[in-house]
Amino acid sequence: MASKNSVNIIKQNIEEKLSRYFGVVPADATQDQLYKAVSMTVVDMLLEQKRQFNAKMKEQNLKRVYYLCMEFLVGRSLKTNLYNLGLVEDYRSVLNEYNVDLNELYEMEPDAGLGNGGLGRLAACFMDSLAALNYPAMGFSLRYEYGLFKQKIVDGWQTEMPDVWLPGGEVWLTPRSDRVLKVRFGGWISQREENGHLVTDYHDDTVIEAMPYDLLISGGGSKIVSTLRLWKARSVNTFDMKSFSQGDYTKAMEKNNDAEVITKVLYPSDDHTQGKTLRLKQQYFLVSASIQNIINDHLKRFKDIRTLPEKAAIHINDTHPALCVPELMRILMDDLYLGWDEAWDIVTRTVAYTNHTVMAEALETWNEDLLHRILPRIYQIILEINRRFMADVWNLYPGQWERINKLSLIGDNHVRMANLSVHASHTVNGVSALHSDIIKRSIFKEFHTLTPEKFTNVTNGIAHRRWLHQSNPRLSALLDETIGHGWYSDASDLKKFRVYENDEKVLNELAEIKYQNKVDFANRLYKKQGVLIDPKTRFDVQVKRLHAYKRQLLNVLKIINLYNILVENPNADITPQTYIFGAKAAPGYYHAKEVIELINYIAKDISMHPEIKAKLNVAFIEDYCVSTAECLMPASEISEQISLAGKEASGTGNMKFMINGAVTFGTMDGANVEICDSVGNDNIFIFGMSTKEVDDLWARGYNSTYYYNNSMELRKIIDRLKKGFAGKSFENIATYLLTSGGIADQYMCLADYENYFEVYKQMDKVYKNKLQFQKMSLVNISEAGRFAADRSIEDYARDIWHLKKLK
Ligand code: 26Q
Repeated sequence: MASKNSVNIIKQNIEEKLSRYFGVVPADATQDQLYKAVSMTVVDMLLEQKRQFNAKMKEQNLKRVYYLCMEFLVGRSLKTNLYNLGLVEDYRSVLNEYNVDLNELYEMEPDAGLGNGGLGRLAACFMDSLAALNYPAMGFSLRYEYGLFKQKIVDGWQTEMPDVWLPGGEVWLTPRSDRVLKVRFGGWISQREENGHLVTDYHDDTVIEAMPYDLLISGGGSKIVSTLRLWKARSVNTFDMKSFSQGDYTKAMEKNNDAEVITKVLYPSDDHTQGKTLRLKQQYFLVSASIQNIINDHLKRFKDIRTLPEKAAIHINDTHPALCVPELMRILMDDLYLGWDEAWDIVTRTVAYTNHTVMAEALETWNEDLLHRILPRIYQIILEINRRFMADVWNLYPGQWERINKLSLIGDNHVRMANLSVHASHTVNGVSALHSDIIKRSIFKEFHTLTPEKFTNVTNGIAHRRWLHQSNPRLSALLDETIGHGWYSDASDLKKFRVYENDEKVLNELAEIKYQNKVDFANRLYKKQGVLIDPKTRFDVQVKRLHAYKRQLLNVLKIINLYNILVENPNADITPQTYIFGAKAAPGYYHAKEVIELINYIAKDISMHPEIKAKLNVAFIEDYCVSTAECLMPASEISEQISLAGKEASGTGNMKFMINGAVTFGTMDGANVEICDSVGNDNIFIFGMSTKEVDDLWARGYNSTYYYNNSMELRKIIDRLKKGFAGKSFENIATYLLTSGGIADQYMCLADYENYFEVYKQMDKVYKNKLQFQKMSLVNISEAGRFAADRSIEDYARDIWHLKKLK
């Protein structure tokens, strides 16, 4: 219920913003102006909370975690903040007075798409939980002018458009011109001794300013806000006066542009690294500004740099910010005059690292010449870190070259960022039980032998207040009615819902909620894309980045089989079902774009055949993003998590589906393993090879044609690919699936196909029994508490960061 007092204050505040910034009264304001004015009033509240937070921090002197990440996929802020502040109804009633619908204002906000996918969204979920749980935290990233590209499908093909998010997103950013820092690039260094210290002099280097913008993140039910500080690059001298006075305006602005390009755009790739100079500059820019910021704060609060490890936990989220290790060494030695050993001791007690991938092509390395050229002092420090490490390792394992080489931070003229991260960190974790196990046996085997105590697991989690409470109000209301509201702050309370697993009334209510959510999603899809889907059909969903290892193609093979069956016999007994895909491909990843094209052509083909469409439909969501996910998760029934076992580090979409009652159809990969463990075999559909079977098959040699030759069904599917859809042949993809050498399908779709379709038939049978399927759905919701980001954060806080909560 809206309180009268609060409503009046809110009204006053909004009107004041409208008048001050836009010179209008509510009746004359555009929706955009209203959205901005409303957002500004919310930012004011967050700033006030932040002031209180700072005061408490001062009083309690607690340790703080600094989360360094190249990506934070925050999505929208207005709705989340209103929910977290408990002010939704108050704002709704104020806006009603202006005849404006709050939901429409939500839609005015662009998504802050400052991330590619899982890694970036995880960082955002963690900021939510840190605030909600009262842990002192700060995130650091870049203020990309353009986030992840907007995807447009043109005749089936993905095209990329710039994501211009700032005009609507900037209201959430508070500029902090009082905290500007400087970052150096390039040039060359010379060194000398002065009063017993090594002094490094820089020559011909370029200095770039790092201007911070703070995005405040509230936590549901707490008075704490976490700050996400985003750095923008800008030139120290706005322009070159000499060129300007000579009339050469382009030249006058050149420096400016060179500097600003660093934070212009997010790299749209999450699967392979290309060693681009600009990416290296981005990484160092983030790291240098953030570490300077952390040290300045620490010295201001505690005066003594030696207490850094007790007061600051620095987290390297994947290797992208790993240069914080040499950067911290640089500042401790060059600016604060510590000796090497003391500096290294501080670094290694402060820094921890999370690995998010085992795929070779995604493990970052930087060419030594490039590092030397762009960051001469940093490169020199890395060499020295490695020299000392190699000396120690040689003493331990004299003559064991192979093992020593595996541990080395440098190989083939490249610095291996993962090795640097492990060596410098006190703790290293993977993101699911299976993944944490795999890294110990594979990429970090030698490190694990050397320092087994370093390695641990923290399974990922999702912000359940965003992904359940805020995204699925119908289900939230049912939960409140049945088990009370405790789950809001303690997700493990969801377990209480399990007592209703045989309660027909509740199961029917669940089914009705799902149906209504499907209607909402279908309407949204129609409004955005003009695509019609039928909410009475089963919604079977695969949304995630497009990558061969995630095997969207395997799903497509199954769909083609159903298509073939229906072409042969339109009366075949097939449950009416809609396959929903959402996926962005890295712009240079041709194969992934072909798969997107294939899905779109199948959708087009089916739309031309009403007799097929009645039972089998395919929809491709254009520009899948956080806001779309918030609407889709509550509407999904089957969650496709079908990566080749051993390849998906965790997955987090799987958790968002689960908590909204979708049932997982997946392989024993990533966090699926733990989901299976939580819900039990009866409440999940598992298929495919285990990691061990995958390794064995790969070692024996994967012979794709074997499967083709031995299955009539597969032959028909592949032949259909060649024949094509809606008049377009997909020969390339057929070749990809069938070739055993060269461009072979390393992810062995054909090997898992037969079992995939078998389990599909089991799933279909269960689905036909409405109560049985709803029961599975209920169990999934009840067991999802384990996958709340709150649980992940408690794990990190206890086992890795050693944090205490603010009182
Ligand atoms: C690296 C260098 C140059 C350019 C880009 C990149 C880059 C950018 C993003 C490399 C990787 C990423 C993102 C990786 C990612 O999202 N990984 C996912 O992380 C999730 C959270 O832990 C897991 O759930 C997923 O399994 C994992 O794939």
